[in-house]
Amino acid sequence: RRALHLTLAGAVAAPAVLRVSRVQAAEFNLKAANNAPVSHPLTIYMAKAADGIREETGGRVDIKLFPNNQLGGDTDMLSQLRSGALEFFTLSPLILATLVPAASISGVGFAWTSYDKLWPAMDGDLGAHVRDRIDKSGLYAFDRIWENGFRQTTSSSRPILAPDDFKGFKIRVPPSPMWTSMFKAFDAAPMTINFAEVYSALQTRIAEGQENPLALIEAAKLYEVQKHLSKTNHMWDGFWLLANGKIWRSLPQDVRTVVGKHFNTQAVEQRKETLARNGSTEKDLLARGLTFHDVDTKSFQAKLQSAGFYKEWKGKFGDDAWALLEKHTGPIA
Ligand code: X2X
Repeated sequence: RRALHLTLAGAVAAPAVLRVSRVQAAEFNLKAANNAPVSHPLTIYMAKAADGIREETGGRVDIKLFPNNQLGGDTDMLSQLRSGALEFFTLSPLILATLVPAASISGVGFAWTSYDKLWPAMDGDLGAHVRDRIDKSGLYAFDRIWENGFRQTTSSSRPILAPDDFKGFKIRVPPSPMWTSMFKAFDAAPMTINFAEVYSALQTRIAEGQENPLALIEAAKLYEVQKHLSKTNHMWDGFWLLANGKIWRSLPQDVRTVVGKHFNTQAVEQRKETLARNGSTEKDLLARGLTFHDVDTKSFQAKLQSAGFYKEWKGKFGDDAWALLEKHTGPIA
């Protein structure tokens, strides 16, 4: 325990006085980081979990939250997590796939038709399969994945109304093989950019468009630099809450139990809140000037199919993992 303190205190560039008072106040000073704005449900519910943990441990465990890419972009934060400079971090399964390839299986395009299929799969055997692979990579994933949402496509130039509109479309995608593969299959021109730089990439028109769930489009104010929103609903995305495996295992069992309980409970609350907000978020985005477009999502899925997207990814994940996915989704393609 003492060794952990020293490591953490050394990693934080705080004035000596602050450091001393913090160490006295809590036995375990830990950091949690994310890429979501302060007003996003991910940040709000992570903060609730940290509050609950502080309270239930009588101040013994203090988790300080660093939202909104304060510690760097996703790629940086993942490195910090792996080195132990950061203890907790939420990350999209598809970005995590740069380290744990199996993780991106939950993001296969048009795989999920309802949350009634999705949550039992992610809380059940499909999630367990992925969490096992995460474990082998030296990280630890908490049981309950957090919600990002179904992703929609925005643009500052032409609206995306049919698959052909993606031809040559300069779209920002997160750093992940599956995202690049998917938008290449749509014949778009995907460019990999961490979320931390998305607003400015859109503002300067380096990218014409991007894709994200409504909650993030609103919280990150992307409506200020985008005109159109097409309801492509092309994939579901979440956030695995990850811990550095070594640090996690070094914590006493009673601490791990309390931390796990609050994080998992608040994850489930955060899913409910994000879904409940969807209607008002859409109204807000309309009021902010985004033009909404309904599209025939089947035609987009057919494009992925004819481009060989499903064949490629089924091959990468393997027949067993694919069967596990389709057990929940039904036949995908
Ligand atoms: O980078 C994104 O677009 C975001 C915020 O949705 C993810 O974390 C994948």
